[in-house]
Amino acid sequence: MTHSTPWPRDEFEQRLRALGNRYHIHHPFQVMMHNGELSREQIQGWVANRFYYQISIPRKDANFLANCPDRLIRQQWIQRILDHDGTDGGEGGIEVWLRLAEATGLNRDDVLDQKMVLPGVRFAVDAYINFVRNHSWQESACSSLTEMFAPTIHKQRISSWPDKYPWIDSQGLDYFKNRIKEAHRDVEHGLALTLDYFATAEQQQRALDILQFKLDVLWTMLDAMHMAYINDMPPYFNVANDSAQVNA
Ligand code: AHQ
Repeated sequence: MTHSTPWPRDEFEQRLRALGNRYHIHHPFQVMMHNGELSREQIQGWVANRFYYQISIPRKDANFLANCPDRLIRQQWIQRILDHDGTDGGEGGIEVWLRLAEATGLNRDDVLDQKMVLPGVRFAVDAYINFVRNHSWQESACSSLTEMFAPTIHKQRISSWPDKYPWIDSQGLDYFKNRIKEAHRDVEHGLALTLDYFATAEQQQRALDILQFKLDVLWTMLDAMHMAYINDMPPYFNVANDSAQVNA
């Protein structure tokens, strides 16, 4: 049911933040990770699958830039691509994530060739890229706001992994440490754009629906990983291993 009159700005922000109770920090897979209940293979599966999300963020943000006619907004938003792709002076988040992968014992090339990426993870991430490609830059800015909740999840990993997963070299945590500062900066920009643009009651409800879509993306990624690595039910686990029969 849409409210009839627009919420004041601070109430609109609070209602966006209230969706944090659906953030993937509460997903059973993430809870098991935080409690130290994951095996080396399950951690490796998560790192290899999240790599597809990480390499997709710059492509997502490039679609944002392509849809945004405002030079000053692009001037700020482009930093997100550099944060991940790096520059000739800095390695960028994708390279740092590969360092995390190697710290968990994964082979760099196995992660790069995406052989471990589950169909459900790929579909969820591609849905996010396609959303940004096919929607306004304002709606795309709103979709990035799951990062309002990200600093907490990064701090959780930084605090619990050394104790729960001592076999992971501490350099592997660099990505999470770097991201805390970057996330705060990104949210400040994305949230201002969202609170400014979604002004009518109907637009404010649309903003909540967009944020719910992105929460679905993150939750669905972990659903696929939970099925494969916790339930031991990866795609086609129960059918013959022979290659698919192609009907002539
Ligand atoms: O490492 C993450 C990242 O670079 C981003 C960019 C941002 C976006 O544009 O949607 N969201 C995001 C997120 C990152 N890490 C996730 C995690 O759990 O480590 C959280 C995720 C997000 O909350 O959207």
